[in-house]
Amino acid sequence: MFDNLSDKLDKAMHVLKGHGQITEVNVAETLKEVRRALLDADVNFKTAKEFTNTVKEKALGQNVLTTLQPGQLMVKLVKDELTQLMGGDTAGIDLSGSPSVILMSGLQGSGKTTFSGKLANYLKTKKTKKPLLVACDVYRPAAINQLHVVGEQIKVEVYSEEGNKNPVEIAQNAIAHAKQNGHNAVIIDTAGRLAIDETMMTEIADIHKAITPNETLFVVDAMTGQDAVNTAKTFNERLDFDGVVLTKLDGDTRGGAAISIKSVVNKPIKFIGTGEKMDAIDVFHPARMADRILGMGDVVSLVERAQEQFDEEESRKLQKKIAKNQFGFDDFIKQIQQVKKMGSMKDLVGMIPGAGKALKGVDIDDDAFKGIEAIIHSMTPEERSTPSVINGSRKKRIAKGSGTSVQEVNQLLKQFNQMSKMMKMMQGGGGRKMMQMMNKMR
Ligand SMILES: Nc1nc2c(ncn2[C@@H]2O[C@H](COP(=O)(O)OP(=O)(O)O)[C@@H](O)[C@H]2O)c(=O)[nH]1
Ligand SMILES: [Mg+2]
Repeated sequence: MFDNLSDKLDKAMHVLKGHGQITEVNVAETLKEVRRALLDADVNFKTAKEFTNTVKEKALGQNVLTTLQPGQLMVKLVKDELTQLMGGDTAGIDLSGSPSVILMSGLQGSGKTTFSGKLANYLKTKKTKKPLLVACDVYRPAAINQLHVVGEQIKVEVYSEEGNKNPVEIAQNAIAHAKQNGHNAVIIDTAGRLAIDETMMTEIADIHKAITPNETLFVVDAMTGQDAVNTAKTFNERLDFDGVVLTKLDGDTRGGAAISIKSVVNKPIKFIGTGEKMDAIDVFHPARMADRILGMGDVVSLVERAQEQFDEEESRKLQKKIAKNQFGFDDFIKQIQQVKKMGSMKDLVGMIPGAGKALKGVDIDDDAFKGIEAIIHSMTPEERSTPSVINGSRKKRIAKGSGTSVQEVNQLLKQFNQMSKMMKMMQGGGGRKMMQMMNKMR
């Protein structure tokens, strides 16, 4: 996500490295590069200009005696300003109302149907809501079908009316149906066109007027950059929507839409979509996104995801085993399964400070664990619980059984030993050593 922009901003900051203090000249030079990086990322021209002007004022206004190095100071100022630009605080979604009604709007292909499913899944699992999905894209039978497939996948009821071509009626009937059947959240998926057109705008405006939703979300493909911002403007003039959903941020996006949309439309980004699967949804946090853009990683999100999947009971058992030196491959594989539950590897790696940059271009696929799992499955119970018994002939047997090589088995044993050592260390020295290691990575 935003690799190019991160790279260029990083280079821009390097201009200040080695300088003892902030001066008109070195600030101007750095900010020229920052502005160029923003424009290359497809950030709106006016936004980029205002951005660098603000940072410049703040940089020159700083007390020279600050403890921060000029480079660090600039990173901080750029980070704070990026955060502000993207909306400052995290914007929540309004779930009041019984039921709370959420209307999707946006062009065809922007990801409305996919996001409707993701949001229903999110509300169901995270907010313990009972959502109802509503198919108001009445023009293409395939679209209604698509929503039903999504609904089945996440076990959420889908409301649709065969033969009814009036989306306003369908939406109203769906809300009545929700009230009767105890659904407390109604998500309305609508039709889009390939480009802004009057019929579509009238239709969505009519639905909006008829049902007065709690939330009207504008869904937009982040990969379309400036176009995304312009479309947002048009939709906002008609609908006065409440928030933006930026989809497809997993693609190699330049980042312009994420950075400029708030300042141009003055509506917050509320959610982001980072993949086609139903769990590829994240609440948008401006500060964390700024961190990611600056290659500082998003440790907070990483920790949150870990906590969501965290099983306290399991963890206590594990601690005991580590303390007693009984940590074996069965535990290892459990750990791998926990990590896998947290999301795609690429996503996770992107959240580690510095790792995004270090691993750029390296293909991280989600099958990375497959070989490891195969090897572990080829071990006997004894070998799993007491890896030290694995000698040369056993290695050969394991390699053969798992369709890998002895080198790969060796590699895994080595990793396993390192991991065991690290776990021991964390038990003894507490989190401090871990933090030191992480800081070295930055
Ligand atoms: N990579 C990726 N693809 C997405 C995302 N959201 C939607 N898509 C894909 O974009 C295409 C259009 O999505 P769809 O929900 O049908 O758009 P709609 O026409 O607005 O309803 C589909 O192929 C989706 O799988 C996302 O966050 N990341
Ligand atoms: Mg659709």
